[in-house]
Amino acid sequence: MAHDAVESPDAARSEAGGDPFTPPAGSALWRKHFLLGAATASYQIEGAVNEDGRLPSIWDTFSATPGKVLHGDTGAVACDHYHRWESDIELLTSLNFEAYRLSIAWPRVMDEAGRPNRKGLDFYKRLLGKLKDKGLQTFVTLYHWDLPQHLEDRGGWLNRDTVYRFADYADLMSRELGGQVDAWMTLNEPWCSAFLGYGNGHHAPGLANPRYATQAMHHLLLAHGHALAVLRENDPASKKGIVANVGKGSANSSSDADRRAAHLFEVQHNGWILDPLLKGEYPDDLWSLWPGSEPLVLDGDMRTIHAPLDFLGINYYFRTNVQSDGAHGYTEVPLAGVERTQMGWEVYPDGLRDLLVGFHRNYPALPPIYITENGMASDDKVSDGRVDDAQRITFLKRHLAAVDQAIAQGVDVRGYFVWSLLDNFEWAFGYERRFGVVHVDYQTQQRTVKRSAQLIARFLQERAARA
Ligand code: IFM
Repeated sequence: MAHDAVESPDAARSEAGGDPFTPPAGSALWRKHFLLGAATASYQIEGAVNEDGRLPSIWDTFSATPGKVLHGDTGAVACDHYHRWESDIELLTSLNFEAYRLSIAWPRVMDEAGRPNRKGLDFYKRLLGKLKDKGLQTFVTLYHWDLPQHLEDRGGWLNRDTVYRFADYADLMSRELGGQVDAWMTLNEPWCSAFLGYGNGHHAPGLANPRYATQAMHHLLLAHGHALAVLRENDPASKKGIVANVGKGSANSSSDADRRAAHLFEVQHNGWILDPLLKGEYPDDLWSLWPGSEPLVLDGDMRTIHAPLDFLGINYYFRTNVQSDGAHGYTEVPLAGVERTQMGWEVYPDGLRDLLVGFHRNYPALPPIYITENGMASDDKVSDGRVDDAQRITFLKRHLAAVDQAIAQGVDVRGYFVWSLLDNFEWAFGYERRFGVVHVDYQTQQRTVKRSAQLIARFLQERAARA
């Protein structure tokens, strides 16, 4: 395993073309209490899908369905992290990260009757125990998309009963793992679970109907609210929050119609999740975008969803340029001549700053923020034992600068997690898209620290030395 994470500043500077990963003096990123970590998710790295009593998840089913995932890839082995977790944590700490964001696989820790699966639970106890021994802060997501298949068979997030099953799961996890977790996140990116899973079928379970998407979103947010109350009861010392992926929309022209299209884009991507959480109501414009798609909301639901958060996790990746579709919605118009990643996503760091500043202005109930994911995919290759991911280095640097600017404008951002620690299973895109700061050779499971991770490690070492 390539563990040569930290090297001399001079070598780093010359090999990175005079552009090392080092924030300017005066940056908030130098403050010791600004947390810098790396993130992963269970289905994307663990593998071992049939071991120690783990039940099938919707992603096992979806990825086994021909045509759903690029090249027919599945998470059956992934990064084999279930067996390699100890050396992966050694790797994480060798890179000087101060925090680790991981997710728990619900089908690994509970059986169909809701009883604990001890072997699955022990895996997470050992993992969290080692992270705490190493002095890392632990950020744990309960749901990063791997719903137990037996719940999907009963309607999944379209069935209100899943809300209560999720609260039971949160109850078990916080009773078993309380004390080992610094920060709980109920859900990762409910927009993806609801819209990609039930609205356009790009993700598991692969259903495509806007009416399903709005009902699934309502149940996801309600599940979050119920779980939050349970977590508060069982593990009062920890922080509790939720993670939203947010998108920046830009108008293709200055016409009123295109500006409205950009507004609707942000309503659909951001307001749909943040308004209920932070204002206790869905944005009205959502129903002009999807007429007749209002979910069934029962008395008290919005109050449960609107419960105060200790923090909000924000995941940001790119900007989308849109124009009016001539009816009640918007349509994407890809901009020519802009920098893009392997995903085809536009690199647009200012979008992160502008969204953060906008949320700060528009939501009086906005809690402190952690950037729980930011990063990019590139077609990284190992050459002579090294991976020079030059675009990622400047990507991360520019996005951290955008966070810094938001902090300077008054936004309370407490930390930043790079997505991802390891190259991993990128959902419908399988293993082709590499988001890691550590390269994974899926034939041999060899890990190779990329240049970006070496530079992050060097900065973190320097920061710790100055503290
Ligand atoms: O890999 C995903 C992650 O699981 C959720 N947020 C976006 C990442 C990149 O697509």
